[in-house]
Amino acid sequence: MTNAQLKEELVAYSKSIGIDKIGFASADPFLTLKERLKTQQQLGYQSGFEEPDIDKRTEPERLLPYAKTIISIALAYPAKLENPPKGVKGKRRGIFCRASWGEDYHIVLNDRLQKLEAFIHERVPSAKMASMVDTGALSDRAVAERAGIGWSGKNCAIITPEFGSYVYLGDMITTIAFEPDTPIDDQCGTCNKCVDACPTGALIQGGQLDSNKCIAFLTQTKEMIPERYRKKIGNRLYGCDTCQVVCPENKGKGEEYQPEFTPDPEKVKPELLPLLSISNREFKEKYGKMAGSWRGKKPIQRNAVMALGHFREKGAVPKLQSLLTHDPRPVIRGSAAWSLGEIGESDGNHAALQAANEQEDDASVRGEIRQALMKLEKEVEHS
Ligand code: B12
Repeated sequence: MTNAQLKEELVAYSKSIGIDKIGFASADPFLTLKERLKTQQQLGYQSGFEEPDIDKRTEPERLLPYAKTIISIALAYPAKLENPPKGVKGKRRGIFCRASWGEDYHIVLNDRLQKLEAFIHERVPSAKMASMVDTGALSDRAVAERAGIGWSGKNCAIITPEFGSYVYLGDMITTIAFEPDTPIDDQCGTCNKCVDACPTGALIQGGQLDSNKCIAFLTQTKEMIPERYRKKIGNRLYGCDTCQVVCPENKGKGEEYQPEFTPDPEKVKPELLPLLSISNREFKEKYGKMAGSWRGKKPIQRNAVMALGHFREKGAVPKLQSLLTHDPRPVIRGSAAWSLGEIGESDGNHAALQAANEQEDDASVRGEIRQALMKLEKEVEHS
């Protein structure tokens, strides 16, 4: 069997196992990307979640000796939540981004790649392969761009003509030399909607992101969220979709997708208050299989605490006061102080914050409490 025949068979097989797009790219070094990554590093724009070794990221042969081709796969995910539960006063809800809907995409894409590997292995037993999804060293987007899956959008996403940017990406490096596919021309043109819509100005310009400002990144950190971003995060519990939602290329997309990514509305738009009392075990049971739980319970709870402040949810005051006084995690106490300040004087908030200030050992939490007290005092002055 020739490599061209094998490629044809692989493409057909990929469709039969639920791969929405497949593309082939040479495994040559990614020289433009290398410069880009260095610039991003120098500017301090990286998130810290990337593989730090830039040579490894851009020279596929370092990951698989004699690498010839990288196969890129894309699986579509949904954009619309059917019958979303409504958040109402007393029962406010948070939201997980679309990339966390349904089953964890790492598991789903790795499973597809394993099937492709087995398919190749049966036909070419001597072939070597190395597959990865998200957590591998390669830039999944740079591979997808070279393999003709989509173009590199101003919102930093790979945008496919068929599914918009609502696709997950995975790669397989192989020692087989397949004919490469042709990249797709950039279609963003003069459109700048994503850059203009980013709530925090994280898209510095089309195709360049400062991760430290990106809400998707901020929701995944474990410390206090810098003050200037807190209101902008709103009720997001994990990730952010704004730069994708405003993209004209995504209009009407996200209706065709792999069934594993079908969201459970109660999980992706959960009530906030119950999240604050959830045990580790319950958290693992309910959210453990979602991509958005990879950083554990604390960031989600911190974001839920802030979301209640964002909604000025008076019904949450007793719980927030209790967290402020009793939670062992400074980030939760500090976030609770901020939320109580946002909610304003209610149920003895001022007194609770003053009492907490007296017993608080952590200097940064005391700083948050003082800020909240000042906010409440200003409110009283103006009323
Ligand atoms: Co993320 N994330 N992420 N992510 N993330 C990945 C990029 C990936 C590929 C995971 C996956 O599916 N396997 C998907 C993207 C799928 C797609 O593109 N269709 C993904 C997703 C889904 C998201 C979110 C949508 C999730 C969400 O919250 N809803 C957001 C989107 C935020 C955004 O980028 N607008 C999100 C957020 C993040 C944070 C936490 C913020 C960070 C940083 C994101 C970023 O760099 N833009 C993040 C990371 C670190 C990654 C990860 C692990 C590495 C990305 C990386 O290396 N970035 C990848 C998985 C992986 O690749 N291993 C997932 C560095 C930049 C510099 O390179 O984007 O990979 P790059 O490559 C492009 C640029 O280098 C550009 O072209 C490359 C191809 O597009 N480029 C340019 C190269 N040279 C030059 C030169 C010029 C002049 C220009 C303009 C551009």
